[in-house]
Amino acid sequence: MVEQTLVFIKPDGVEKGIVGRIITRFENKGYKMKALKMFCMSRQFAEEHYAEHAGKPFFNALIDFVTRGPVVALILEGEAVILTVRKMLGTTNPLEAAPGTIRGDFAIQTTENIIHASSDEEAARREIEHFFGREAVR
Ligand code: 3AN
Repeated sequence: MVEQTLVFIKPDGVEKGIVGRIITRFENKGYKMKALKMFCMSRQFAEEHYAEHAGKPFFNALIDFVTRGPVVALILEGEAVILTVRKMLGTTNPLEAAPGTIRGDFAIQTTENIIHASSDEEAARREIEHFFGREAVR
């Protein structure tokens, strides 16, 4: 089934200068970019995005981190894109992420783990609307 997912490259990925290499992986795979923007998240925007983690011990550090510089957000489209992109990212903890995955290749820390991608269909719909507005939701 052709789906869409929301991906954003976090401030550490932008700082390391690996935005192009990450996007190239998705293009090589055959996924289409349907939207792309670079912006700085406000704290409120970040807290809304990570609402499920509110109150957890790492929450404040996570919000500080994702708001410290620009992120690059994209909508990707293609066959089974939601689950496949999650596999391309690797596990949340980059030390456990398989070599060849984005986190496995580019990160060592759990908070600063380079990239986010929607976890399922419902999250993808919600996150696409949050980042790109209602008109972006198919
Ligand atoms: P994923 O990004 O793999 O979907 P989530 O949604 O569980 O992972 O976590 C969202 C973000 O919160 C992670 N990308 C990471 O930056 C941070 N995070 C999650 N768990 C931890 C943790 N145990 N310690 C520090 N940061 C964490």
